[in-house]
Amino acid sequence: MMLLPSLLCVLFILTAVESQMADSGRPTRQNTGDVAYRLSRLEVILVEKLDNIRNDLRDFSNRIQELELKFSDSQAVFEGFRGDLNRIYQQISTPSTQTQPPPPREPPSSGTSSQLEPRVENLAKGVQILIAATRALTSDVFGLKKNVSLLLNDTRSFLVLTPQLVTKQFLNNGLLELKQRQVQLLSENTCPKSDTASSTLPRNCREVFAAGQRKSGIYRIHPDPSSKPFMVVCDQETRGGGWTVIHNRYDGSQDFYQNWQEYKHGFGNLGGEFWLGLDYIHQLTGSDVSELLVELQDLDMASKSAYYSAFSVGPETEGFPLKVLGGYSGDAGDSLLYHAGSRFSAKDMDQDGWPEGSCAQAHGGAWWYRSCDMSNLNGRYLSGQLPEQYIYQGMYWADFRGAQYSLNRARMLVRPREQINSSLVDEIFNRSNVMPAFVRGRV
Ligand SMILES: [Ca+2]
Repeated sequence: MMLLPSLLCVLFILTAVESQMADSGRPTRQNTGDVAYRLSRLEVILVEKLDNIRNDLRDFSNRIQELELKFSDSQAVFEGFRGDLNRIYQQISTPSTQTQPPPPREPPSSGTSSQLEPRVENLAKGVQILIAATRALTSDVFGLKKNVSLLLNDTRSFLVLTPQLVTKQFLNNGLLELKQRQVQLLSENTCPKSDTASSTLPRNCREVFAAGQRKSGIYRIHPDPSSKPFMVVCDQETRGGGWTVIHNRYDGSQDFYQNWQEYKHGFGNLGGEFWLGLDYIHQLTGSDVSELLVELQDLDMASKSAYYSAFSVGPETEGFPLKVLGGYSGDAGDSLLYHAGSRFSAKDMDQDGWPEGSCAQAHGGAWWYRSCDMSNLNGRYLSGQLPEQYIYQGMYWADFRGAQYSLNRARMLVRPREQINSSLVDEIFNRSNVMPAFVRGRV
């Protein structure tokens, strides 16, 4: 049968694939793709073979039916001949004078018998031919039935093997196993210190810079091994590079009046305006002592900046507080100091120091509000000088253009400090003791 060579061919291909899986000491992505391609081809071939078998079975069945019809027709003809013969023999054996009056001027009955004999012989020959043809048909039907029976046996054994060979599950399991082996081998060969594969990623933009990536843009970093890597914008030009941008606004296209979950996870577009997210900011600044750079610009294109020698945002369990704020330098003014130590608040999460109201709701933003603010860089994107009723609501920095002025651009960047010395620790400690006690910025 044609099926057996096909099955052997399929089994040979599968054996070859398994052999490749077993022998390949270090499979690559190309190997995986190649095997996936070949398994898919195999599946197609097997499905085609199965279709062919079904078609062959259908053809055989039709031919058997045709032969059986012919056989039955032949039997009917044979029966007809036999009836004719019986009648003829009866006529021969019975005297015609006793049953029927002789026709006038007809020859005697012996003459009638001699005329019938050739017809009987012809009929007998016809019957012999029919019997031979019937025997041949019977033999054909028998052979066909035998073939169909063999074909059915092959098909049954094929169908038994099919679920193990060509199901999607089988292919997927094979691919999954290959991928797992690939990851395992990669980790064994490239990470001998049992680190995860992603630990080879830089932890922040300073490490991106150190690895030779001197172009500003979007990079994947992995600051916290217990969390997933994520994408950030690295500024590799400003003040020596290595900065991770955590906040960027310049045209008001992104609505910053968002709720707690958005501020926790981040929102906006890394290619445009965005807030990186408190979770990520905490990962970047929670363990490494980081510095903060705030860049501001007004509508007259005057640019100012505020640099803080230390900056750390605590975890969510503490309310994402502005936990550490180091010494200030710059020309924009120190409008963040008032917020040092405060927890973060959003319009649906009031953790500010104003018991009677919500600073986030009153000032249209989300910030380390106290009661309430001297800066509000997540406030509303309003242009320039504002009417009295909009005071504190814009994207403002009190020491640069005041609380009644909404700035044109604002950017916040963090970077791990290269060196931590005792003077920095003292500086942070001192500033935590001189936080202003006055309350301002309430509505
Ligand atoms: Ca409140």
